[in-house]
Amino acid sequence: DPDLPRFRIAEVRKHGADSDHPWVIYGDKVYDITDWIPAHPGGQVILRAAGGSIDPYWNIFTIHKNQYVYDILSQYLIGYVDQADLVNGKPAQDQIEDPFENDPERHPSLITRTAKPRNAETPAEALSAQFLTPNELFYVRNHMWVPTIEDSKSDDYRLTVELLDGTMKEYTLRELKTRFPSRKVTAVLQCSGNRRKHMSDDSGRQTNGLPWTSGAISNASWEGVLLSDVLADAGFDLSEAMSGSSETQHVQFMGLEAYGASIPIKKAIDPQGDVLLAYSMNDKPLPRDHGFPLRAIVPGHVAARSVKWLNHITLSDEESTSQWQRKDYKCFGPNQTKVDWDAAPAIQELPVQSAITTLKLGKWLDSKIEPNVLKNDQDQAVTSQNPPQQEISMSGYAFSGGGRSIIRVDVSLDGGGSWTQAYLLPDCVSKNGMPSPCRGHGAWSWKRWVFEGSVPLDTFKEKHGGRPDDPVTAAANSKTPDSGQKRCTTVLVKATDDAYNTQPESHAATWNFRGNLATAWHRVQVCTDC
Ligand code: MTE
Ligand code: MO
Repeated sequence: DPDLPRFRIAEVRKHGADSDHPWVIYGDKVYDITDWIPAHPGGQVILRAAGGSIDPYWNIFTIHKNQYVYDILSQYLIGYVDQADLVNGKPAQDQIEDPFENDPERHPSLITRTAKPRNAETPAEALSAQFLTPNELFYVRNHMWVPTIEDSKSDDYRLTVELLDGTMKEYTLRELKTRFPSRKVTAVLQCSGNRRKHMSDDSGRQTNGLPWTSGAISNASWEGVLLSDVLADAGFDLSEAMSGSSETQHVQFMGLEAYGASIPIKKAIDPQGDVLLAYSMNDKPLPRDHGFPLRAIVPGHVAARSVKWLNHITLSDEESTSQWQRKDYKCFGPNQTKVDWDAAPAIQELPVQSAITTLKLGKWLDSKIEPNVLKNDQDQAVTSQNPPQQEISMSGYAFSGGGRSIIRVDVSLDGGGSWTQAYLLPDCVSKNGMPSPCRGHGAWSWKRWVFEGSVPLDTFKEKHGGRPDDPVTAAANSKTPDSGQKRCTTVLVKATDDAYNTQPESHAATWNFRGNLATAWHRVQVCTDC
């Protein structure tokens, strides 16, 4: 409608989140979204765009790129951006807010997969170097921007708990900290996409999602209050739920930037489930990237359920309706590419996983590890030096979901022809009168493992394929020049948990188009010059 008024962008800016009539720009059109806010499925988050362009947000929330959303928006059209503020029919780039401009600084050693939103993996060497991943090297998985909460205001940060009957109770962070006993739990977070790149490279089939190698997993000590304590205080009947007769089936978590997910009530009320509302990570306040000032920690479950910047909990008879619950984090058969999302359950407990994170030809030289632990079983001890042997040393992690512990890590230096066992580091044992760093009722942390052994040199065969861009492979081979004669062997690792679940041999067998739960044997090719 050409008769509608033209607005300067400066005028639109006055209609920000705090105004009575918030406006947004979409393309070159101006909309008054006041009446849309109460009905907007993502809630108030739309106000984030108020006073400016909604385009960059819809590039993040791609769900909006839909005719029906445009149809809704068109009802609220009030005018156009003034020609004076347009370049090629659109507001000039420098007039459009960058949703990520307030994101925190990150450690330069993190391996960035996407910058906006920030997704970065822990460098391989850092994965097995320490039992607790330092905060600044903990992998980051953000779907959107990082919400900003001022340090000085964090104690007034509010969490709302809503019961099935609609009853709501609000807690400030200060109340959570003072009114409930605090708990510490040591737990891994692992993204469902960890090792996705291995899945697509090994199977030769593309997958959707970020191309993580082995670093979308980390381990930390979390401190917070028990979710079940807070639910009980809010009026939820725990004993009814324990008896299985509650209508409440799911606990939905919502983050400030509108990310949401849920867990079954069974996990939430399990006295040994250790689900936390956490405000501290490795004895420091949560870093902004990891959910400051409050996040859920759901040990043993896929990290997608550990909602960051947690501000609303809803008890419900159904799962969270978010795409991260109802879509995205599910697996299907290798042949299923057009799927009925509802036909598969959301990933909750994780399957068994392991990876090689450092690998070197020669002897392991880490003085921190007592030498006797490296003396492997007799197989190794009786290995003669004739035929000539090549020593190989490596380390890595193994982890299983649901609190199941890792009972064994098997390694092969000859592509799976023969196997031997890695040594599991005693990270969870109390030392020198100090309590064990592992807190909680399940095996929520990873097991780090080390291995030193040797294979006959003739195991190394003419080079065949491999994954030169895998960082572990690249590091293992950094000393061998790319040109010239090369002979290589494939080193593999697989782990077994206490339910005797183990990892599949090939990624092809568990390939799924979303590239979730890539847990096949980790293969690293290592080469010599001779
Ligand atoms: N919570 C919010 N609010 N927003 C998010 O984007 N990402 C989820 C989960 N919780 C996410 C979130 C996913 S998919 C993962 S893997 C973990 O957070 C990552 O946690 P981290 O960044 O602390 O490692
Ligand atoms: Mo994730």
